[in-house]
Amino acid sequence: MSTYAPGRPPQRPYARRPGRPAGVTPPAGARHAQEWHVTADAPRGVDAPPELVQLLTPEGERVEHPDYDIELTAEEVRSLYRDLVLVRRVDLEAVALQRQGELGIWASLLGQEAAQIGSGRALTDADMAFPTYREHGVAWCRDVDPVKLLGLFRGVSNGGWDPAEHNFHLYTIVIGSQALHAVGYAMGIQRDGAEAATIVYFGDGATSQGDVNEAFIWASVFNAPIVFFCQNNQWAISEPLEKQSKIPLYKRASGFGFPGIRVDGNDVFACLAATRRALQNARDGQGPTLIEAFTYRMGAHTTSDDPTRYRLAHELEAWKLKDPIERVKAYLFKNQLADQEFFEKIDAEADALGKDVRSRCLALPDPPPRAIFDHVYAGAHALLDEEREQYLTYLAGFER
Ligand SMILES: Cc1ncc(C[n+]2csc(CCOP(=O)(O)OP(=O)(O)O)c2C)c(N)n1
Ligand SMILES: [Mg+2]
Repeated sequence: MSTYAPGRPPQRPYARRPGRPAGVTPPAGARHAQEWHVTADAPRGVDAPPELVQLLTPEGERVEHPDYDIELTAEEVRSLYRDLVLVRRVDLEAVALQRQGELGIWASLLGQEAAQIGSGRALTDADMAFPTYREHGVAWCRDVDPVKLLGLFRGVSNGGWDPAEHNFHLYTIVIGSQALHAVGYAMGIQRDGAEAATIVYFGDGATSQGDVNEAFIWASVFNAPIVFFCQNNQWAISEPLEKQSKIPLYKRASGFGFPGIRVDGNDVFACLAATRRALQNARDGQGPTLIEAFTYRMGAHTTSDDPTRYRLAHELEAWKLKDPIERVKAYLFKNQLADQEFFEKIDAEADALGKDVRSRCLALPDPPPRAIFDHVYAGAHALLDEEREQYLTYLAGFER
């Protein structure tokens, strides 16, 4: 896991947030990236924000959308709220465990719960998901025991779960590579005639990778049943969004020949509605869709990172007001779909889950050192056998 950790904070302090791309004028009064970056392809100085599919405002007001409306029962909204809260609690517990030396590293999803729960709950059992290393909310929707995620970050497992059992692939650390795996998988189920779609998750930074762009091409020309779900959290470790693209990311799709949309990534209703639609289009033979879930990484890139070295505090403060959980809570309250007792019950459940995850994580057995060689290949492999022997001889050389 340590291969992708920055290891230690940058030695040179970062000056300020790097400059804006040439020709992009922040509209007067712009408070953060969302309000000015998106004008990059508009005429200079014109404040023309792209369409953002939003069904629930940060204040918890329901808004209409002509193409992406969704009917949800009170029970379904309460259930989404429960998902959001429990997933945040698991994440918080994992950060604490890392700080206490019980995990090697953790990549927090703080702030991205709605993007993950909304898209994750749009999947059917038959659909297949390919995650990065941060998709703890999607894992939750796929019924992967959170302790299995923690085992990977604790270094006691090389994977953690059976992808076929959950239709949820293993976490992928190599940025963007899962996009090609996913398109290959989608082309496979297309040939099988399956009634299913594939979804692949990646970040804003990953859109600069060759693998992701190649995946777009393959998916497009083969009309693969896939949804590209980009969580644009506006940072790739310390690289800001404006270093990845001069146009809004969802607009990239048109150059590859398939539709792209931008949704409010902190709005669980919008993420659910847009992903449901895109998955259905994929199943119906209409090919890929790129969904850009516009969100914000409220935490550090990983527990090895210190974002105060490269980003301004006010940015975080602005995004706290758009918290994905608070808006659902406000909606439930305002519309009297849940009472105080409900919220207390969910909080108690979250505490119990946190405790349970913690105790089971600490009880995870350490594997024998030789287990690192297991499951590299499906069968025996001569070179691996030789390396295992060498390693065991080396270990035997230590005094007990
Ligand atoms: C191919 C590759 N290059 C570089 C890295 C190091 N690395 C790990 S995470 C990361 C940034 C990814 O940013 P983004 O795609 O926006 O995802 P986020 O972590 O923000 O969710 C980088 C460069 C890597 N893991 N793999
Ligand atoms: Mg990112």
